[in-house]
Amino acid sequence: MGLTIAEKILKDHIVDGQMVKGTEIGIKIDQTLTQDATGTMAYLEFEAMGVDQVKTERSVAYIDHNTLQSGFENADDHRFIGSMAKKHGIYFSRPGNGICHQVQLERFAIPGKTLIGSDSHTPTAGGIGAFACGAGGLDVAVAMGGGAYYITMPQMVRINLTGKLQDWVSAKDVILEVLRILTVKGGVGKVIEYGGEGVKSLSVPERATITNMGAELGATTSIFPSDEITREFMAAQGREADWKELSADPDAVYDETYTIDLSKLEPMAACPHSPDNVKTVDELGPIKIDQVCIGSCTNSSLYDLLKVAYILKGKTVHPDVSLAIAPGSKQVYNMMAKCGALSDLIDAGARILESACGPCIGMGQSPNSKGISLRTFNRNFEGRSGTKDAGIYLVSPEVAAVSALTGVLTNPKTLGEMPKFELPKHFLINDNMIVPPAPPDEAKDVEILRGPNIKPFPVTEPLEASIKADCVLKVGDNITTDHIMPAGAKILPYRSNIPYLSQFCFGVCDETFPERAKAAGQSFVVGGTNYGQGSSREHAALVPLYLGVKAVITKSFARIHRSNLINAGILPLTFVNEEDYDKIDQGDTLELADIRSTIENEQPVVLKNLTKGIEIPLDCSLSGRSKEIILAGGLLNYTREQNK
Ligand code: MIC
Ligand code: SF4
Repeated sequence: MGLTIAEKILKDHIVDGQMVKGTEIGIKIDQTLTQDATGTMAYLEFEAMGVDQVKTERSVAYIDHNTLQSGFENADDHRFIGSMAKKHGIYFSRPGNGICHQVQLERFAIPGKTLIGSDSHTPTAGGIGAFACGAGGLDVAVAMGGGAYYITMPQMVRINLTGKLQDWVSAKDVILEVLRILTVKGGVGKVIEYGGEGVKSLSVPERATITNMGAELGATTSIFPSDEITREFMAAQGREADWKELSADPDAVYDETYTIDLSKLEPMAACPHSPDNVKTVDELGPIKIDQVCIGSCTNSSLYDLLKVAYILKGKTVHPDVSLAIAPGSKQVYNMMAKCGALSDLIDAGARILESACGPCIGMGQSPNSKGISLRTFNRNFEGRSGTKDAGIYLVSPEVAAVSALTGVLTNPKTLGEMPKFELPKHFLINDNMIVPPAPPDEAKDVEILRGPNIKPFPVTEPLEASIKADCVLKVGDNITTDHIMPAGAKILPYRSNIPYLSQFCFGVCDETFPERAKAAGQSFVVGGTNYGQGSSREHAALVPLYLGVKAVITKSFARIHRSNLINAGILPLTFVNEEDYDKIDQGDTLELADIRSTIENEQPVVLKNLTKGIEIPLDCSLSGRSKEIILAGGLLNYTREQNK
């Protein structure tokens, strides 16, 4: 039987378990990346593991999220991460060098290699043919120390691309179409593989836009073949020696197959407040807009921005619209400057930002009250922009640019024929903002620079014999980690200060939660389907842990968040019968009697709702290793025990 692309890479990297779908496997990790919003915690965890030098082939620490320095906190964290990188064998991409996924794609990602990153959009590197997953900071810390990364052996989904995109229809429209078909939970437990004739018409940056937003499907990862186009891209980046061909066997077996005819796609938009709420621009009509933001790890490549510059050239941004643009990397920025396209953006009235995540994570540029903002980003969750009542539409750079001129949502096909935008034969290569680590013999002398904002990691205890507590919060379906632990300019600087962060936990759903949870001492949270979708931030588990949450009971979980809960020692439980969700109300007293021995002996879990006098069967599905992690009270305790 033939293998899919992902199966070939997994086969080369499996170190624990068997390639049987639905079972847990451990894989060797070749590369890791961190960004600064999750990185400070990840490096504190790495430090706690006591490993001197990373054991990966390449580990990179990026500074791209917390770049708004309105106090000492972010700058302190940058220095801390820089010093950790220097000491422990990690390359350090300095602030200003660009967004982690864009830079990783340009400079480091390699077809056929495994990569994990403490950021959910790490699958961007699937555009070059890497098997790249988003993970919690602790998982990345373990991988840096040479440990395996554990995932459930995924199902394989094939998306056949036929035809060719029409003028002004874009890679963003391809992934919006996939999101429309599969929804934000359609990718959970699956790898999304792209193939077919249509692949040949997509450049590596376009493929990366598609794999990037595979995160919004909840997929384990997304991947494209590595072909001649990949080779050309890598050669243009001066990295042809790292290229290798990679494709699925003709008789590879997929669990699901879909076909998308690229020539039939139209410009689309994901409407507020979910990336799968997709409609065509024509269906939506000329909605009046207040703001346009172009950038983020999804759509900030040179290719994207050259199109934007072409559309804006010689024109002026509509008087009612604020246009902000953040190029994805220093390479993109500099090439835009050298070819004069940057001047077209400036001239049209764009507000040019530094090369970083910026507005995507609410680091500035929050829209006005009830503002309508078109963004080339990947997430439009309620409140994420920093303005709770804003309406965010996710669109392609082409839709964004033309709409910035007209002041209303506009179909770029109205621009007429599109010129051919070629990728350069040689990108401008200057890695002077990537600091290599100290040579191993000098590493011991590197001093770690710690700011006062770094507070200790919350204490975790081994799983108790029984848990009796109230359901302090009940929430609905598709709760994101942005609901659980919001981000934004005001909160992000405190990612290494869990006590401070805890005041904002579940702020989007219920501002009284932190106070009530603290008062209760121990608590349960109940949720609907796809609980914890979105970001990889382990803070969405560490903060509830700090507030005393012992178990989260849901209809289903998103992959990375479920792992983060286990790593934090919080029990992730699901209803055996989804209707039982209705049998628990907020405030009910619940009991998991003898839960420790139940888990140890892998017996069925029964929850008692003491308030209602009923019993509810729950599913725990913890396998060998994750069971041990839960019993130990989290991955740090488990790793320490293993190293004894
Ligand atoms: C995001 O896009 O939500 C983030 C910010 O990049 C997160 C990571 C974080 O919360 O620090 C992600 O995608 O994992
Ligand atoms: Fe940064 Fe936004 Fe990409 Fe997250 S989704 S890595 S915040 S650009």
